[in-house]
Amino acid sequence: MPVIQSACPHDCPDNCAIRITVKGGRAIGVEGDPTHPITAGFVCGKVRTYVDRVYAPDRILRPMVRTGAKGSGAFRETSWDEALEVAAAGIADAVARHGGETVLPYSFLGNQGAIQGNVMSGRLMHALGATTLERTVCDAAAMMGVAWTHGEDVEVDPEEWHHARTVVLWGWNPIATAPHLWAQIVRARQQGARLVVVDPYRSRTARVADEHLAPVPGTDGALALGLMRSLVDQGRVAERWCRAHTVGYDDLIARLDEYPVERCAAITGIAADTIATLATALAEGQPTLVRLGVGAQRHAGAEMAYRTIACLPALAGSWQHRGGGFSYSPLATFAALPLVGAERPDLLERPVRSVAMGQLGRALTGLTDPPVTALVVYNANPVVGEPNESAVLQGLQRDDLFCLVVEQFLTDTARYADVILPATTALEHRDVVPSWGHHYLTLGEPAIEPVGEARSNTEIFRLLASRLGLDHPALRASDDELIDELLDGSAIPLDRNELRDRGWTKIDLGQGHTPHRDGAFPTPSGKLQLRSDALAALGEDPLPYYDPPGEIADEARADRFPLAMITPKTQLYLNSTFANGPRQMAAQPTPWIVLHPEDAARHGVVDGTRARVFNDRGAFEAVARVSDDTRPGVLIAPMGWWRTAWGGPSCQVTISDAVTRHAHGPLYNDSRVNVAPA
Ligand SMILES: Nc1nc2c(c(=O)[nH]1)N[C@H]1C(S)=C(S)[C@@H](COP(=O)(O)OP(=O)(O)OC[C@H]3O[C@@H](n4cnc5c(=O)[nH]c(N)nc54)[C@H](O)[C@@H]3O)O[C@H]1N2
Ligand SMILES: Nc1nc2c(c(=O)[nH]1)N[C@H]1C(S)=C(S)[C@@H](COP(=O)(O)OP(=O)(O)OC[C@H]3O[C@@H](n4cnc5c(=O)[nH]c(N)nc54)[C@H](O)[C@@H]3O)O[C@H]1N2
Ligand code: SF4
Ligand SMILES: [Mo]
Repeated sequence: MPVIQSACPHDCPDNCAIRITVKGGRAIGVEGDPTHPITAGFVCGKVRTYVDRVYAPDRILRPMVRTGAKGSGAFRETSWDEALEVAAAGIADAVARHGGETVLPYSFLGNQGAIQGNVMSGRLMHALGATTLERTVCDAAAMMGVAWTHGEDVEVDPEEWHHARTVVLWGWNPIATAPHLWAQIVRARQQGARLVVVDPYRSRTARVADEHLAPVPGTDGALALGLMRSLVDQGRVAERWCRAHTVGYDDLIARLDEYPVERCAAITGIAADTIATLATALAEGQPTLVRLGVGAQRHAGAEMAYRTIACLPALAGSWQHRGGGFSYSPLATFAALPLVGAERPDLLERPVRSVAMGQLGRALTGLTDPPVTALVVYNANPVVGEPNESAVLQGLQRDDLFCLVVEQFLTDTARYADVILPATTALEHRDVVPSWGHHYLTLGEPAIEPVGEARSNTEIFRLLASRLGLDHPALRASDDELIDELLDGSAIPLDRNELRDRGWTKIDLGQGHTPHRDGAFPTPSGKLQLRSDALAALGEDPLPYYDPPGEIADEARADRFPLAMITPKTQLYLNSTFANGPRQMAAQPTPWIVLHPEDAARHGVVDGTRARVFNDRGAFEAVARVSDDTRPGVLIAPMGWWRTAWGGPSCQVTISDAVTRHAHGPLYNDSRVNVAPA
């Protein structure tokens, strides 16, 4: 039976190389490539049963046009010809009436392949003069903060992690969200590494750690300041290395005068001696690796918090050791490909406005001059993924909004479409998939013909461009041409033969085993910026400081809404993807929350019963788990359930659509709520 080498396209840092077995033109199994150093022969539970998704009875296989009220889910199947005609007319009418900026594309990494992502739709949107989308919903706030400290893509290669002897996983739950990267941590532990997890919640990963520190959400910057101050108090700062390879050493040490360990203990809710012990371990337990997830950057103040944490390995001296240092979200494979240029911003005739992803509801309900009257959604399900669900729904219900959704399933968002176009899955189209977890680029080869009448995103945007009468050659580029253009334009050496023959290749960053032993940070000075003059130029404090969360730190609001809410991911879903799978629906039929026993008693909520979580923005119901897996005062409400699948709104109704100050990241872990029996 043929076995096709391909790539998992989903929004997951593991970016597995997969092998698809095909029998009689039908895919019958998906496995992990045993030769790929990170995939190591296994895939997660979500993708092991991928053929069930590809051939799911509820998959959208033909174009559909709406026949009932928006949101009702009433559609009729139609021909591609009619669907494209209606879609093109909807967009053209909107543009004729209000100009190009009335069109808003909305997409994220539902498919994170290079070409099935934004390359072709970007060309179309730029040719139309559409509003651009700031794709800042995931890791952007921390990305900016970390770059302020040591430039972009400074990482410890996951294949070097096993050299570390102290590993701090901070706001990251890889057992659930990155099983293959977790395997690299396990490897380090097998060689004697000690694992510390920093997370307000006893996540699956925290549960198996050697030590778990549970700070008050959004206070991570203060924890890092306390750890650095403790290094100073203990005389354990790597001063010689810092003087040679950082900027602003004396300034930072002076700044730490303002952050006695006791002050940081009071802010974070972590005992001063626990902070001191971890500081000792960071300096003495070398090589020390600090690896962050996205969890601690969903707060106001996130940029400064991650910038501050990124200073910590410098003071501890970790960069001098193989496997030591700092990692967050390695984007070197994305950066290697000329993705921005491939979207052809040159097709834009004049500058256009932009909208932050986390403010979709605000854009749909509030923007004027022009209003958004045409929305094009693909690779995303914003009704489930966006904060301020009420505003998103209110916007999607507008009669004067034309909405095109390109999807595989009738998601909560697709229900509001005027036209739905059926998208292929990764088994049915070609791509090259970069990673935000490791340094491998993977080729996604199709294993089967498109199921039903599904078409790839690239094909759909080519067809739409043609219907709209746009005839620039860039809008006709084939998938093969797009992939060649990206690989030819790679900024980093790529072994294209290996990519073709093996299905994946590691990009050569030329950095060796201890990339920053001698500095060489991608900053203007080549040094790590404990003091950032670029920040000073922006009128910002150039030194690390505690920038508190928003609502969580708002004492006045705490009177009415006593609980800080954080909303992590679940192991069985991938954001909202897979949440409509029969296996997932059986295993997680209703959302749940986790409440500390003290809070449960105070609010009369009983374990295993339904609770109502609310604030002044909205309310949702979930089954209460009463447990000391969380701190008193902190409520955990995992995200991802479809409202149509389980019958009600999600945590998003209670989350504000304010965004972080600099990078415009959403505040998914920075809300205050109250709780009562349902
Ligand atoms: N199975 C599965 N895998 C996934 C996903 C999924 O939904 N399911 N999503 C994918 C995507 S898009 C992403 S971005 C990644 C996300 O992967 P992770 O970074 O692991 O994502 P989260 O679960 O959001 O957050 C991680 C942890 O941060 C904690 N946290 C929340 N607030 C704070 C805080 O203020 N401080 C600290 N220190 N910790 C805090 C949460 O309790 C949580 O346990 O995973 C990817 N992989
Ligand atoms: N409360 C809360 N909300 C969050 C988060 C949180 O931690 N808490 N995390 C945020 C994060 S990190 C992220 S990344 C976002 C994710 O939010 P989204 O990017 O909206 O992700 P999904 O909900 O998984 O929706 C992806 C959709 O893409 C579709 N899709 C997959 N492949 C293709 C394809 O090839 N073509 C087309 N057209 N469609 C395809 C899938 O069917 C799925 O419906 O959610 C954010 N929302
Ligand atoms: S979702 Fe993540 S872990 Fe699962 S197969 Fe895809 S890349 Fe691998
Ligand atoms: Mo994400």
